[in-house]
Amino acid sequence: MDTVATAATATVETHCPYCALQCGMGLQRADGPDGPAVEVVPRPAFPVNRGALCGKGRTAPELLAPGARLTVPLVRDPASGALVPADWDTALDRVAEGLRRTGAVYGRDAVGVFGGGGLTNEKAYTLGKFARVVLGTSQIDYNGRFCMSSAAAAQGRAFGLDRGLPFPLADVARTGCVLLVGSNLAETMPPALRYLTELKENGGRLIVVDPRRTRTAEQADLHLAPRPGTDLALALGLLHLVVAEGRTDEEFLAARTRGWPAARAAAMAHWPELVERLTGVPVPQLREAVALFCDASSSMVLTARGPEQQAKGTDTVGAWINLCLATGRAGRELSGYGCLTGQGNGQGGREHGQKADQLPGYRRLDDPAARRHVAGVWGVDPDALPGPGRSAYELLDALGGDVRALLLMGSNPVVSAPRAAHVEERIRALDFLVVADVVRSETAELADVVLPVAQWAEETGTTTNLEGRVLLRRRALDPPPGVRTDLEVLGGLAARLGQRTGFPTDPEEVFEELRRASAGGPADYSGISYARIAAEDGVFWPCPAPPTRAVTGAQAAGGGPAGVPAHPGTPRLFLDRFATPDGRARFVPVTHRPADEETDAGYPVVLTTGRVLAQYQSGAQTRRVAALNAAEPGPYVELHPRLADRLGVADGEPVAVVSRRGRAVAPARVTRAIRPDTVFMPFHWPGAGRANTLTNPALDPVSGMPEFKVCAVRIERLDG
Ligand SMILES: Nc1nc2c(c(=O)[nH]1)N[C@H]1C(S)=C(S)[C@@H](COP(=O)(O)OP(=O)(O)OC[C@H]3O[C@@H](n4cnc5c(=O)[nH]c(N)nc54)[C@H](O)[C@@H]3O)O[C@H]1N2
Ligand SMILES: Nc1nc2c(c(=O)[nH]1)N[C@H]1C(S)=C(S)[C@@H](COP(=O)(O)OP(=O)(O)OC[C@H]3O[C@@H](n4cnc5c(=O)[nH]c(N)nc54)[C@H](O)[C@@H]3O)O[C@H]1N2
Ligand code: SF4
Ligand SMILES: [Mo]
Repeated sequence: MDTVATAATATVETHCPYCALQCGMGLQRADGPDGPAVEVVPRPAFPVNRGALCGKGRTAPELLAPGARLTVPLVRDPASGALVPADWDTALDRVAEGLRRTGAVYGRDAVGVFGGGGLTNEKAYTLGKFARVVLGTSQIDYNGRFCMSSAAAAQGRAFGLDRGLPFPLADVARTGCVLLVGSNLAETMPPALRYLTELKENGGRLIVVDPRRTRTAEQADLHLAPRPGTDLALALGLLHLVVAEGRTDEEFLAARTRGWPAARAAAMAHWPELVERLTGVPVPQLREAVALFCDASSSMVLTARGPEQQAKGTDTVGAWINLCLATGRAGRELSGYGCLTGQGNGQGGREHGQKADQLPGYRRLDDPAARRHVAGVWGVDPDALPGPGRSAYELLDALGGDVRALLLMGSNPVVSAPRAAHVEERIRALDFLVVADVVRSETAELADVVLPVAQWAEETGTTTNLEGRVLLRRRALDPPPGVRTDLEVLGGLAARLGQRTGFPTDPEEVFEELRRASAGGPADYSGISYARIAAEDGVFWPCPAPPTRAVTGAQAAGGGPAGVPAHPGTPRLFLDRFATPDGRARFVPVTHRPADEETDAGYPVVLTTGRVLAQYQSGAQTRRVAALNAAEPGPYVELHPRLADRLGVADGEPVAVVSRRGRAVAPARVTRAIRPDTVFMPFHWPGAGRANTLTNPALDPVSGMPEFKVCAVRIERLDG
């Protein structure tokens, strides 16, 4: 299956390099005068997107062209201070020497590793293993911490297991009511909008909670527009009304949950008028939401970054889960709580060991049995594995302090990290920075060594989409000369640092090892194989191998020894029991608290941040694609006409947005689609309009999530 397509061969079935929907697409060879190339064709049989793609997916091949990307390693020339081309041996020798020297002088924890949720399972697994086994450092984390970590923590607390959606996305179209909290699906996962349209065609209802009237909110039967950072109060207010109106499911509470009395008491302290005052959502709308949610025979709450990227994101998601549990809308067909993960491998990237506290298979690094199991697969002494390290922002904040060298793979924190000017300063304070990337990102620009790596269409590997469905991306063409894969980079470095075995560069070989490492863990992939994914449109984890130790050829396709059927995978979780020791879901009592930074006389406006359709994340990739960049060429500040009038700001006029962290300048976009007390900036650009110059790195105490969605700012006209 790992054959490279030639001009004559058929379509290669694969998946988009960008978001967590992981749309299926076909690639056909379209070689031209500039060399090998591919073009995207629809793949209607793939069930999640059924042939539909957004503009990012359709244009993804543009970045494969040698002219659009890095094709030669770069090393910093000590004389001129510039990044200059080098051959691979020189570059890798320089990296190995930089990492070794730092570890030898300052200790192993002085070497840090930062990964990404866009990396395939094979890469995330190998990166975690490289950090723990080769570098022996505890200092590894990744950008997924900035993404869905609060939802992951809350799901773990309540259900004993964290998988983005506990059901296939298609179930959304068949439930009775969807309460969509802080997701702008219409721009962030356009093909998924179809399920909301079908929901309404089937008679179901849609409630959207967003401080902005987004393209998604426009689809809703009811749009609640709370002040940013008040979702926790909103969810508690709805739960209060559920109790007051006698809409709890007592049978479900008694049979399938624990801890209701304390959660109920906490909700009762959030009466409707108080919640209206905290959130700005009128009481009649609260009542209408409860009626829509509870009158339906089944309902779902789905959250995305709006409620999650808050310094109380874990408790906030917990409150939405409590609403589901109290109304019996969890662990049942067509009902439940789900998180819409974000990055291409946002789900798998958080399961296989690039997270500070984690071992493959979603095992805990501080669990002695997990350490023994994984150390066994890796052939090392369990006591030699380091312990848990710092969360992403804490790690970035420590750069140039006790972490003096960093290996970065799959993130661009100069643009995407909170309080980015400070993070940039910390990165500059490093003794040694190495960045593996496909383009010369703003962070690569600061590196001592830049390694040019292969892209999605040039290498095979698995990703796990927002449904927990493990998918296979397939190689359709060779990378240009001079480019290596991330696995080859890690293998080459491991060898230079004394580990000649254990770091295979063939993705399928890595996956076979990952299967064994994950066996018996919460995210069990041991029954999944490349062949099986190809045959089944993906396999939902957990999918344990049939009960036998050795995986034989016959079993590679998922079957067990004669007579033992293969595990079918698990599209729907929790229908019989939750993943807690006693099988019951846990209520966590939560109460509202203010944002870390409230508005005041000096900073009277709330800033929230997020995404636009045509740009992806730090923009490192999409800013280099002509059509996308033309559609959304630069940063802006969205503000309500009333606020604009008060400030005397005209549409299109550049304004300064000032927070306690810094100042950003971008043109005003005046629109009635936002609350008058709130402004919005997309975060896709570096430079003067960088939204993250302003954001507050206050962290959620449980998940380590920074408060990207709320900080206090003032708006200034540039002419004073
Ligand atoms: N086009 C595009 N698509 C993407 C991405 C991209 O960069 N560009 N990135 C991918 C990734 S990694 C992710 S994580 C997902 C993110 O997908 P989403 O979560 O849909 O994206 P955001 O725009 O960050 O936030 C969603 C909404 O939250 C609202 N919001 C802001 N503050 C609050 C609040 O306090 N409460 C509530 N309830 N809502 C609030 C914003 O107005 C915004 O409309 O998108 C994925 N898809
Ligand atoms: N203000 C604000 N800031 C935010 C957010 C927000 O809503 N508001 N959202 C946060 C969220 S949810 C996220 S996920 C982060 C994302 O922000 P980042 O972590 O910066 O994510 P990307 O821009 O996708 O960066 C990925 C980098 O890796 C490169 N790359 C892509 N594929 C590969 C690969 O296979 N191998 C290697 N080696 N490199 C690769 C890309 O070219 C790019 O330079 O931003 C966070 N920052
Ligand atoms: S929705 Fe996401 S996965 Fe689908 S084409 Fe767009 S970016 Fe790619
Ligand atoms: Mo994300």
